[in-house]
Amino acid sequence: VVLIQSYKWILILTGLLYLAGVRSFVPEQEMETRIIGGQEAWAHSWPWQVSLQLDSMPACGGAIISPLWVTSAAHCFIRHTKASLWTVLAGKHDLDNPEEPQQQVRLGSTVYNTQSKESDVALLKLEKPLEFNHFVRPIDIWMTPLPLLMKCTITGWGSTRENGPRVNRLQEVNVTILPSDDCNQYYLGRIRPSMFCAGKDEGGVDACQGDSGGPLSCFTGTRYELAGLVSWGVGCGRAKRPGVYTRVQEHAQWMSDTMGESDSGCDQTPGLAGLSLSADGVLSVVNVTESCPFFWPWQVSLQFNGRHYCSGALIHPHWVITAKHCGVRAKEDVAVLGLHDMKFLPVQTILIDKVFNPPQKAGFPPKSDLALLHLSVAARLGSEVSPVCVPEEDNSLDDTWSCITAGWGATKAKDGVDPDRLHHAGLTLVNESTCRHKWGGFITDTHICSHPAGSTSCMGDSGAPLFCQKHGTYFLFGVVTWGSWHCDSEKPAIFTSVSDYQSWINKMIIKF
Ligand code: 4AZ
Repeated sequence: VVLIQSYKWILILTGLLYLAGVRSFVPEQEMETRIIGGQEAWAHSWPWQVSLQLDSMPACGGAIISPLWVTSAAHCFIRHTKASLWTVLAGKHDLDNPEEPQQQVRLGSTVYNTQSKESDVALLKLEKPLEFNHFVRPIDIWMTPLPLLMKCTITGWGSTRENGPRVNRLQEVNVTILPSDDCNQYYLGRIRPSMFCAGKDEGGVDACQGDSGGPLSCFTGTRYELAGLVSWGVGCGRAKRPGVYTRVQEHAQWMSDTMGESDSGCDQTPGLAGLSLSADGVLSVVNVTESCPFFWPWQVSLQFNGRHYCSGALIHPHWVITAKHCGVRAKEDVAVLGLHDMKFLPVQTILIDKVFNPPQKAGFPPKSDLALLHLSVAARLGSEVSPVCVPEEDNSLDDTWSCITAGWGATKAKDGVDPDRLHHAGLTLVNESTCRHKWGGFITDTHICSHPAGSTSCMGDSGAPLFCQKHGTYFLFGVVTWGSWHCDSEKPAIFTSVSDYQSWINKMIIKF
């Protein structure tokens, strides 16, 4: 019992160390009323606050959001984009004391900067994780609308008066979130939705030079959350010139995508494929990258005797779509689901027991290069195996959609992609008239044309799906069909348009 009790306490105590947004206090204080309307903070009472230093000089503030990540203002990094030039000091109070026992020092490993004037937020990945304790602790992002006139706190080692020197000990000051309409009058319409103002109309409380990138922390009732980052303003503490802050919430998606992609070493959203011709005349595909494992849970490998020969897409627990030209044989070939790397065991392997082709006239090239494969047992669905939607017949694919193709096999990728691991690329679409012009009368309205890089001869996989999203849900719009034999940069890739067969597909699913 004693053991269990103490184990419980250990759990509770370690839990406390990881609490995001919870301040801690070390008694023993000396108060000074300075900074622009503020005061010296209790030492270590803002444990997510960091000092970002460039060549050992304090340059900006920042906030810890996870053991490996600090967020700050993008403008801090504009002239110094190299991460290794930056040092992050966490657990600091007095910057003049180089050996505070609570401090943790980390080098930057990568800077991720937003690419626009309108968003002043950056992420700095650290070389080594921080260890969380009472003095070094993260803060979560404020995700609900910010209540107007709410009082929050800004902290930093910046100047205590306009053009004044920086301070050694961390300062804090309470500021009020101001209505953007009022602030836009002060700043002549320069306050974008990704920013907000805080301070006082009459001035006197503000951030200043050196505070940039530091946190504006708001209390939720139980803990603090990160609502803003010190961004800009005219002067410091002036009347009708409040401080302007980055609205962190607006960038939460970008932050979570960036951290996710960086931490997993794979791309969640691939770049657009292109073709490049080297000086010695070798054509290669650019921007083909390894998919994140199981990120496209409908991707199927069609195999015979343990060998992959075509890709397909799961559209229903019992059904897979692929190209007719893959020549799938019922009762011999299998559908392999939940596969990333061919060298490892897949999640499920299911025998294909029936193969159907849409009714069509004979001829070459085949007019409806599509096959529906029936699985002998239903796939067990989960996060690694899950079907893709089939678009409605009247769903037309235009520029508002973003499309991706994925597959295995040897690509003509420039930087080399392991053929055993699922890879992917974004594909731009080519309109029907341009496609007809390049290919001639073969092209009908049951085809979709994309950038030439999408051809099997460039990407390496036959039957590969073309799936597209515009509001976050992916639809299977195409299955790669015939195309150029030698990765020809002039010839768009051609896909069978799945939506044109939607009613036939539905009929088959109901019938069998
Ligand atoms: C700066 O130069 C700066 N009063 C930061 C904040 C404010 C002004 C200037 C807001 O880093």
